[in-house]
Amino acid sequence: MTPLSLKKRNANSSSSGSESLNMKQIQPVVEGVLRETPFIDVHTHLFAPAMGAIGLWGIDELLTYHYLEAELFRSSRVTPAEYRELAKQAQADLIWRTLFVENCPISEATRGVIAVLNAFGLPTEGPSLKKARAFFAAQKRELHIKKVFALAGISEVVMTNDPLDPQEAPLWMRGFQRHPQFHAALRLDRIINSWPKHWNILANQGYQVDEQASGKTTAEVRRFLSDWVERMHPVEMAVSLPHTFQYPAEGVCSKLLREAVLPSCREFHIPMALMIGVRYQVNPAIRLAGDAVGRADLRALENICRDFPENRFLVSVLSRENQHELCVYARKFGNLLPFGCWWFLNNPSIVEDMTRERIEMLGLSFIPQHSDARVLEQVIYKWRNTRRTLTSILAGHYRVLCEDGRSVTRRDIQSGVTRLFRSNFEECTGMRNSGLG
Ligand code: FIX
Ligand code: ZN
Repeated sequence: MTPLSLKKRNANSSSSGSESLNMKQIQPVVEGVLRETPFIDVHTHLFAPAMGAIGLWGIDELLTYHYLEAELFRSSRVTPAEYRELAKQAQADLIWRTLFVENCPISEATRGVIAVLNAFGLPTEGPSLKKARAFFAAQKRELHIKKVFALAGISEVVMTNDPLDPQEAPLWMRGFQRHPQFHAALRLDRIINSWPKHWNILANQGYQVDEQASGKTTAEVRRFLSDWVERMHPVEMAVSLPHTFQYPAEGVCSKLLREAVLPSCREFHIPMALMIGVRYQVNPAIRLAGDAVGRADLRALENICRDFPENRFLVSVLSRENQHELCVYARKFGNLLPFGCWWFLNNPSIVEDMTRERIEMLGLSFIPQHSDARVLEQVIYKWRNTRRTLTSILAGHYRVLCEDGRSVTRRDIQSGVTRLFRSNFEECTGMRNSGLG
């Protein structure tokens, strides 16, 4: 594009963000737009303030995060059993001493805690956690949530809500003050993955179900799901699936998906989130930290997207080896929306790879990231890292577009970022139309 026409275009469009940017301007504009656009965090394990103690926050929870427990057992002779014996604060002290004092906190997860402490102007080194504990103890939850969301640059989060969780379910049964920035997700792992162990919970609640999922079971599971949709108003239904997941297959899992869950998603016009590729509990001794990853056969996904064209699927796959296939399948099925660099993939070097490939193959039709935060303040570093990684990637793609002969404007960048981190999810869930958000 000739300088002249650029100058003419700039003259009459500077204020509206529609002026063409030169190569040097692109990266700072991308950085600014990423910083100023509040993201929707589409998958977390955070809970609305009125749900009380099941919502984790503060320094002791940050330090005893299962990512750090896994790293503790690599740098300390303490056994998982001995660690479990300790009180929460003692566990946190041990992890701080081992990973932050005796060793340099250079890993992704340890660096995250440093970034949170720094964000609140708290000491990031030295043996004592006294100041940090006093600081967090002094915070009022609602105000603290506001501050944390502002620091993280997010407007709202999607929770993970398990209707069979013995701690959480009674809260929903009793009812509590919903919070506009905490959306519900009806999580169905216990029903879909381990029905034989959990069917009787539904039976005890009066649903006519049985272990073989025969007779009225699928209709009753649909009734159960309707009751919970009524209770939670979820933006999606969700499940994590093992790397061995097959569809179609003999057995209860396929049957419940086909005859209860997916029809229910269609009935309530909400998507199904499939998170595929976990090798559950390869080391049960370290509990939540004991899950691993396995390469999945994504033909299951191919079959589901093809067989249920009316359903929308939010999909995240855990294995690095499955990422390319996921991109290819997303090009084949418009009802498949890839999201996030999940769990063991949430490391800048891998996020970079995955995001570049996704932009090259899918343009802006995916959701780059979610935090998977289990502790409130984690959103601060997880989204800071994402913005840091995405800035150079997005700027690089816009610069190449410019080199190829199409001018790029601030408005282009704004609409791109908004689509990646807001409207793809809003449209897929219909959350703005159904008054859910
Ligand atoms: O299944 C999931 O939602 C996973 O994200 C979690 O189970 C996992 O423990 C986790 O925290 C990953 O970051
Ligand atoms: Zn999760």
